[in-house]
Amino acid sequence: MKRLLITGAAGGLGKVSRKGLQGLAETIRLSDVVPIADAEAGMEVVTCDLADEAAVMALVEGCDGILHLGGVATEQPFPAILRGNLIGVHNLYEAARAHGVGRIFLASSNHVIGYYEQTEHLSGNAPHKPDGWYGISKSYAEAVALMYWHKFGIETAMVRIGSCFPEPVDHRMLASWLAPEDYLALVRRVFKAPRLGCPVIWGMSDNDARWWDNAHVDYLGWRPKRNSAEFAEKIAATVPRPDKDAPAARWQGGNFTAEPVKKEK
Ligand code: NAI
Ligand code: 15L
Repeated sequence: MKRLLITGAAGGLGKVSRKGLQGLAETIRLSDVVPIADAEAGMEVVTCDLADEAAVMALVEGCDGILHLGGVATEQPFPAILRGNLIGVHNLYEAARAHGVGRIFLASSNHVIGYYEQTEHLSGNAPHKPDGWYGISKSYAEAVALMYWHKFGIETAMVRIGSCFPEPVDHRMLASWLAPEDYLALVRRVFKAPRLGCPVIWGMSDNDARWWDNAHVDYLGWRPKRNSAEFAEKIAATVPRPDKDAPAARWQGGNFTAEPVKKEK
C-alpha cells in the first residue's frame, strides 16, 4: 500500500494503530477532528471533521486504504452521532468511491447485536439487535459498506470490535475482549489478504469464553493469539459478579443496554 489513512487517529485505538502499524504502508496519514500534536515521525497529519464533506473529499485523495476508527464511540446525544457516524460515514464512502480506494477497515461494534443474551452464540449473519443510537449508527455504517461493495466493488472488513483494551476489566469482557496485538494483526491481514469481500468479522481474541463464531472468515488467515482466560482469576478475585439479571450479565452489549436516550444539554 502506498498511503493508508487512519481516521480517529487521536483516540485510543488510533494511538495503538499509529505505533503498531508502521511499515504497513509507505505513508500513513493520520486524521482526527482534534489536532494531533504527537504524530510519529514520517506520518502526515490532517485535522478534519468527518461531517465536513469537502474536507473529507480532500482527506481521502491519494489514499489506497482506510482504517476508519473516527467518530462517536459511546452512547451520545443524537446530533453528535449524526455528525460523526452517519454523515461522516456517508462522506467517507463517497470520497473513497471518488478517489478509487479499494479497501476499508470499518470499526463497527458489538453494540449492533447488543440485545442478544449472553447465552446465545452468533455467526456473522445474525440479524442486528442494536442496543442504542450508537449501535444503530454502526448498523447503518455496515449497511453503507455493503451497498458500496455490491454497487461499486469497494471491499470492507466490517469488524464488530468487542472490547479492545490492554486487558479485560469485568466479567463480560472475558468474552468480548480483543487484545491490542490481535487487533493489529487483524488490521494487517485485512489490508494484505488477496481477497476480502465485505464480511462481518467478530473482533475478539482467542478467548475461552465466547459468543461469536468467525469460521466464515477463516480464509483471511487471521489467528488471534491472546486469551482472556489469563485474566479470569484476577477478575474473579477483584470484580464483583453482577446479579444474573443485571444488564452487564444478561446482554452481550452489557451496560450499553441500560443507557438512556441521551439529549443535548
Ligand atoms: P475513541 O473515542 O478513543 O476515538 C475516536 C476518535 O474519533 C476520537 O479521537 C475522536 O476525536 C474522533 N472523532 C469523533 N468525532 C469525530 C468527527 N466528527 N470527525 C473526526 N473525528 C472524530 O474510540 P476508540 O476506542 O479508539 O474506538 C475507535 C473506533 O472503534 C470507534 O469507531 C469505536 O466506535 C470503535 N470501537 C471501539 C471499541 C473499543 O473497545 N475500543 C469497541 C467497539 C468499537
Ligand atoms: C464499544 O463499542 C465502545 O467503543 C468501547 O468503548 C467499549 O465500551 C466497547 O464497545 C465494549 O462494549 O466493551
